[in-house]
Amino acid sequence: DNIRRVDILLSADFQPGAALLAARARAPDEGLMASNMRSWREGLPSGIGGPVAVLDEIKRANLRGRGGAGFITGLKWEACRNAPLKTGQRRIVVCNADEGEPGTFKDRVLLAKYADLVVEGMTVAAYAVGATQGFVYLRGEYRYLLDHLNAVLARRRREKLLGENILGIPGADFDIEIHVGAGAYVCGEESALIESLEGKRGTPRNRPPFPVTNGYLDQPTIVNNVETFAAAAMIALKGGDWYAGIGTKHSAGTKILSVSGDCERPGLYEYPFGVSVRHVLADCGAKDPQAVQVSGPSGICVAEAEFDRIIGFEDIPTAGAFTVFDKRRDMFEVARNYVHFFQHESCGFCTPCRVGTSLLKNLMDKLHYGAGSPYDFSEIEKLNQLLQSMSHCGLGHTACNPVLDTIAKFRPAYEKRMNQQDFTPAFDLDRALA
Ligand code: L3W
Repeated sequence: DNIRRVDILLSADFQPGAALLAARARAPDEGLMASNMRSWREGLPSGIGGPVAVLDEIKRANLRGRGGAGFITGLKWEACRNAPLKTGQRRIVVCNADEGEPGTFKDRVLLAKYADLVVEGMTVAAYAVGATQGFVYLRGEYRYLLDHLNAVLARRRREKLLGENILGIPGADFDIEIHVGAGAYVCGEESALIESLEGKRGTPRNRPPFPVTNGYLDQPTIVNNVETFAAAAMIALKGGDWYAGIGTKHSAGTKILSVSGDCERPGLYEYPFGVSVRHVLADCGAKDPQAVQVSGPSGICVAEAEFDRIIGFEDIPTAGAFTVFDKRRDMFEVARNYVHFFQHESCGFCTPCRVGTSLLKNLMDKLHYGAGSPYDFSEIEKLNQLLQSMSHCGLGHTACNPVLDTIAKFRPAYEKRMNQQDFTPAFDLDRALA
């Protein structure tokens, strides 16, 4: 591939307010603009004016959600805008900054270094859907960013980019508060996040109904990833056609990868979609890689034979984690580590996930101590079926992924633990007890 690294979201030259001014300028006529802006407060009539023009740009851009699932952002925003409001209700914009996927750290950097871009994307979203209230749901471990983010919000209020009468337009009201999470991975799931925002225990809801119609306090709500909002601001600034021209047919724009693990130059790498795994490995200085875990434990373990696969919704979708493992690593132990993570983070609400992830952890620990048998392969398969079909949310559905992937691609790492005569356990129970 001839794809080169770009800095579009990660470029420092974004001027606060530029995307909002561009969004406003998309109104063909100031009169229409003024009437639409008045209706920002009550909810928008569809069909005319600046907000609809902005939504059209987002749709034309073919922007898809950057949290991993890739739902089309324009459809989400349109569904929220079209959702009827009951008396006293308003539309809500939520930025999902509960970045908890192991190996992912791009949202942290976007918030630390490019907060204006993210907040402006949220404000553009509010403009497009007619929302007046916003939240940033900040991962508990990112609490140290709170003062910085509050300072950005305060400055934007002073600059009339947030708060009442944004850009000096009567009725254009939208403000944001920051809600700090308390360390639960499952709160990155949007409906658990909303429960947590409402002050309740973070347990995923049944969907449908989706948040676009029944979200925060049962009001129409959009929840998008930090990077999605950053991209939306750039689209409002530069237009949907510009954005759609970057990347591939099914995956427009750029993707920020959080590159870590066995490589010389870890960090954030922004590429047009369509970049191959091999290309990223070369850029980050990975020597002798045997696998890359793309999109964290719930994602895909890409083995050496697959390094020409591409990052994109048509092949490898990702929230951004790109964790490199060189040939010194024991891929069984990598999978076991991820299984421990899922067991620890299962919210405990549904029995299949609470018990299933514990059984899986116990099984992997048994193999680790050298007490496995070939029968355990079928046990893992049975647990996978249980977790995938019976769990309440994506955590349980994907908990077996790292094990199944590594069994398929690194089976000898498992088999050597099942041939007990040949295997020296990493932890010798007899010696420990002696
Ligand atoms: C309106 C419909 N909206 C779907 C919306 C839905 C949500 C979005 C995606 O995340 C991913 C997984 C991992 N009307 C709709 C609709 N929506 N149908 O579209 O929904 P969905 O259900 O496809 O995915 P999801 O459950 O929200 C699953 C990723 O999450 N993951 C971890 C990610 C980690 C991070 C991080 O650390 N930052 O994001 C774990 O599984 O990639 O693909 O908004 O409402 N008919």
